[in-house]
Amino acid sequence: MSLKSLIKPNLIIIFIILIFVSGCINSPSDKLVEEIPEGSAIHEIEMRDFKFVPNNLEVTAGDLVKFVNSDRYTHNVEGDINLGLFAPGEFKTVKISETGELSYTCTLHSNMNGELNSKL
Ligand SMILES: [Cu+2]
Repeated sequence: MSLKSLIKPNLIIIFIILIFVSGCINSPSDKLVEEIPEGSAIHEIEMRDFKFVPNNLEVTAGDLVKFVNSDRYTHNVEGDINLGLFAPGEFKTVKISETGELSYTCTLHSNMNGELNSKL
C-alpha cells in the first residue's frame, strides 16, 4: 500500500469531522425557528438595560419564545437554552420542546439571568 493511498482516506475523515464541528459552532441551537407557523403561541423576552424582561416566564411545552436584544450592547443566551450571541437589534426564536425549569444567563454580564418554566 502506498503512502498516498493511506493519507487520502484519513484526510476525508478529518474533513468530515471539521464540517461536523463547524456545524456545531455555527448553529448554537437545533431548536431555532426560522419561520413562525400560523397559530403558534409565541412569547417575547427582551434584553433591555442588562436584564431579561421578563426574567421569569411560564410557557407550555411546544410554545415559541422570541429573544430580542433591545439593548445597545451585545448579549448572549447560554445555559439550558443556548442561542449564542445577540448583536443589538438581533432576535432569535426558539421552540421550547422540553418541560421543567430552564435557566439561562448572559455569560457576558453575570447579573443577567432568566428562567422559563415549561409545563405540559
Ligand atoms: Cu449581556
